[in-house]
Amino acid sequence: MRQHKLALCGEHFLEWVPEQTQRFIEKYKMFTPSDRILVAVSGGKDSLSLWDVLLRLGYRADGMYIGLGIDGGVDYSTQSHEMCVRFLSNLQSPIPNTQYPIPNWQPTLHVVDIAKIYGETIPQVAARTARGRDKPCSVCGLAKRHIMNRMARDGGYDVLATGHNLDDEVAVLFGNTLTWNGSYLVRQAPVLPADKPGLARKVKPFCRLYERETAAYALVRGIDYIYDECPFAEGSTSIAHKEILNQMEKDSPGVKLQFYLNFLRAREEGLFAEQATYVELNACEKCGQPTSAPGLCAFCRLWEKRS
Ligand code: Q46
Ligand code: ZN
Repeated sequence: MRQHKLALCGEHFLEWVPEQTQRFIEKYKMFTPSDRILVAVSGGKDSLSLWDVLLRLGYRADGMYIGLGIDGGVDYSTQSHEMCVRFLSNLQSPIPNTQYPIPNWQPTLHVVDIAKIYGETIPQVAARTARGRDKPCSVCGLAKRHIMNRMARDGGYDVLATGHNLDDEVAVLFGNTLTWNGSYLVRQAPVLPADKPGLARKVKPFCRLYERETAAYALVRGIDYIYDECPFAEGSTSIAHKEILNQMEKDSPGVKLQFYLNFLRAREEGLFAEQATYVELNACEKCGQPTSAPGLCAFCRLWEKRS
């Protein structure tokens, strides 16, 4: 890890990742051992590694998988669900030579299959709506945010954790900086508080770990994950930004971490505070989640249009 001027063997790396994660959890006051945590798992390396690390650290963390109904020629959704199920069934295998115990309880994997519940897959909804006509990502993001929030609140969880890593965070930051999108910048943080009625608290415990590090953790730990990206991710701006940032990181190790940490500091000092706009929110007439629009929220309107 050139950015830390640190080289570790597999055994010590498996201890270093949970130690670092615990440090970030405390530093950003994400949650405490008495909180119930819901981890959004996609079957990828980041979210499964995060779930694993939180369990090894002794947190009460359940998982939630959202079946989007994406095939893309690789049976993407089926495969990714399978990885989450496999993770749970392999959970009881101990890590040799580490201080972290095996959880003495069996966590739950909640599965929300969008097609079964709402009658259509994400690509099907996207195809018939203006929001998703070109690409399903906007519809998909909206649906995931809505369902994650609902599951966290209905299940009585204190906090919703996602596996975003440093590379994800820096790519978003880079994009928002190129456009100086102040209202987005002010809302990018390791913790998003539940500051509106109906919103769950959201945290990103891996936000300071490089993608290489989360991938290495999954490999060394023997976690099977889906290697394929979602087929719709191809050609996305964030992937293009990641490539540019990786080139910069190659030339100056640590540049990504510095960019992110200096941003967090500036944000903390109120640099973007003036950009915070107050939006009056109402409860959606159908689902009760907060929405800026009168009547139905954007998620409920997606399915209303079907008829
Ligand atoms: S899952 Fe959904 Fe992503 Fe696939 S359809 Fe786009 S938003 S790329 S994180
Ligand atoms: Zn609604």
